[in-house]
Amino acid sequence: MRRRDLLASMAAAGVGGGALTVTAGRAETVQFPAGFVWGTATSSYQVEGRGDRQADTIWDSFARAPGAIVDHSNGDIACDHYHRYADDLALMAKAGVKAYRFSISWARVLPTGSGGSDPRGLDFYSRLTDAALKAGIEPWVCLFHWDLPQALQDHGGWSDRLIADRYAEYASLMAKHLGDRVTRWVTFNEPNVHAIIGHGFGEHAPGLKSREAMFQALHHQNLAHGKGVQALRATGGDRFKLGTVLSLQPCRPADTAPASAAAAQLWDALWNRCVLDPPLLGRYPEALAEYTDDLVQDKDLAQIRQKLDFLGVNYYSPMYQKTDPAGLIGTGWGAVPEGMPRTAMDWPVDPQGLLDVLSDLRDHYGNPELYITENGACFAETVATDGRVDDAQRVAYLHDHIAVARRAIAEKVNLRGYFAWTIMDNFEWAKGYTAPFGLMHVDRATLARTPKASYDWFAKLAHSNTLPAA
Ligand code: IFM
Repeated sequence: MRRRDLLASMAAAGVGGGALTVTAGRAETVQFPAGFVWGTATSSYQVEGRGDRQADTIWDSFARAPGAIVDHSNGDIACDHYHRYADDLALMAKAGVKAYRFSISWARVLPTGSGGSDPRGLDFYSRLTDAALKAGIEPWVCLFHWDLPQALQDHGGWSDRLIADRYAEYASLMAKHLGDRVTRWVTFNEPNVHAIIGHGFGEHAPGLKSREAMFQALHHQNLAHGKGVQALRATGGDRFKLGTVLSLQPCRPADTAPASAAAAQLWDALWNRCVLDPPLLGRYPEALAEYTDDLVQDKDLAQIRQKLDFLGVNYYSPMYQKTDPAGLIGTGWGAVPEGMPRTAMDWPVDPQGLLDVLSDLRDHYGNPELYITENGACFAETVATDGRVDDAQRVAYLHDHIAVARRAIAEKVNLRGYFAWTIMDNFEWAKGYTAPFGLMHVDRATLARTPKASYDWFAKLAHSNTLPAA
């Protein structure tokens, strides 16, 4: 949806009622409900730096493989958040951010993935939690954002069903360690991306190109999610607010051929439904039964489908599909419609896609309590000599997606918060440091953080609870 159309559609929606005022196709005041959570997110491997972590993760190993990371970089230094977290939290607080979703590096607290813990790792997350609370920011702790301990990968990683039990032990350790101060827990970040891009396409760690490994990773992460929720509840009961975070993308046919429509549906089953349906509906999509049936044992689905308090949605763009006999499940990437704007990741910009995802959750998954736990964009940037970046394209991207989020609320989607991805430029996986998504620029030589125009814009939004003009 183009920006002009978006504003016109908001007007047409007639969702006034005082909260959202629209005049003649031009939004005047777009106000969010009181208590709407404005947050930001990071992940351990992308920002922390190695610090005194003793054990490798699969991303350390992957980054050593020639050609795996475009700029041959790694997360050894990243943003050195491990040492600079207090300053980073102060910058978040200044921007009006009230929630910070960060992830735990499993290998930092349990170097071999299970058994003996490292007190330095546990202490770090304790200090980070305390500092967040002191800054008036609620910690949202994510237990897994792709950096599996290498020691577990050496035992088969997500192909080994027993990893679900190791994960539950790890969840229990963290619940006991932080549960007196943390109530918001996220079991997984984008298990679908980790399974499909890391185990199917081999473009992320652990670098496997195997359909079998991909489905194993999907199912065993789902199982770990279910067992993890039970472990967390055993410690925190209903005081804990538990959820998972999924990357959800509308899957659309790349052209008008009926085969492309079927391909898009099949890819949707893999990308979206394989991680949505088991935890929320207790089943796998029928269309993929030939791959999942042998993996799913008695009682697995009951273990996976646990009561959740919220669902996190990471949204960036839609996907376009066509048939491809050589593809993982017989489908492949199709062309993005001509004229559709794209980010520097080549991802199509389509705020309407966010509404599609949220409406689907309202209509087909019981309208759970939702948070947009990631949204943001990467564009080519010019850094001024003082480190400032006038990232007008990012501001427009955020504006248009957040406007859609407000519209979704008006259309009865149970949306309670929005987390910008991400507070600062960081290690963008296979793209290394070449793909900035941050509201703050990070100088790679000095690691100095400089707020961009988007930081100022987001701060206005978070402080006023009202959408500023782009
Ligand atoms: O940087 C990633 C993040 O780790 C997971 N979601 C998408 C972001 C942008 O690619």
